Amino acid sequence: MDNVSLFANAIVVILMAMYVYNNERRMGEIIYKLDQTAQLQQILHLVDTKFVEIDKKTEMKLQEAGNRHNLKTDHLQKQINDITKLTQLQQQKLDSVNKKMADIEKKIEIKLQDTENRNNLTIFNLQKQINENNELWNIICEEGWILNRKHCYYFSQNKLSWHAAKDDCRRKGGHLVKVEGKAENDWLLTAWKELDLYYPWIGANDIQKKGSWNWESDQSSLSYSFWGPNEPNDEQGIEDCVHFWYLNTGGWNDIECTEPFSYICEKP
Ligand SMILES: [Ca+2]
Ligand SMILES: [Ca+2]
Repeated sequence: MDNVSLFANAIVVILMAMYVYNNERRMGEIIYKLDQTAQLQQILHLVDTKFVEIDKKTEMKLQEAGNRHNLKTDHLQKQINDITKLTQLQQQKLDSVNKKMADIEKKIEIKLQDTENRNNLTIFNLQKQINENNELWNIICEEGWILNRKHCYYFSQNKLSWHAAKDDCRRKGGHLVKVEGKAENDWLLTAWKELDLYYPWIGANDIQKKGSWNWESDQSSLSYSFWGPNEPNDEQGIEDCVHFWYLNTGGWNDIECTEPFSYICEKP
């Protein structure tokens, strides 16, 4: 071989070597890339698997949450139902109470109406009685006499002995007052104080028999008495006639019949 051929062969060998080298380098790159792709695919697969797991877990969690929510909703619904039932019961009770209140109000109204009617009737009856009394006054009680409970009374400011007072009452068509009960006594006390009488005589006496107290009008014994403290005491054995004496209490006293006092006549 000549030098040229040798050189040409050398070039060819170099070029072939370069080609081979290049091809090997590219193959290496490809293999590397393939390797990387495989790794990426593995990662992708892993990621997919994770996603699926996450999906599954999420679904389970959602299911659990849903179940819990349903449970809670059921519980709440039950509570709402209970409260509704309770409210209905309370409403029924309230209705019942309201009805009872209305009944009571109605009854009170009727009672009030009844009381008012009764009061009106009482007022009417009182007015009627007053009118009747006034009629009696006009018919029975003469001028100077005062009507009380169908009796006429004469209050004398004159001061006379018990006997003179009794005689004056007789002349006027009456008698010394016969006090037959508390109501009459109370009324006489009021009149005594208002008319400023002087310890007025009343009809009681024990002139006929010591200690046997009678009314001079009909000789009847005392069915009612209003003796003052420690009376009658028949002091010195000469007290046979009775008069209003104790100012504070208005009690009766026996005293000597000749004392000059005011007197109260009554008729009939
Ligand atoms: Ca009387
Ligand atoms: Ca006395």
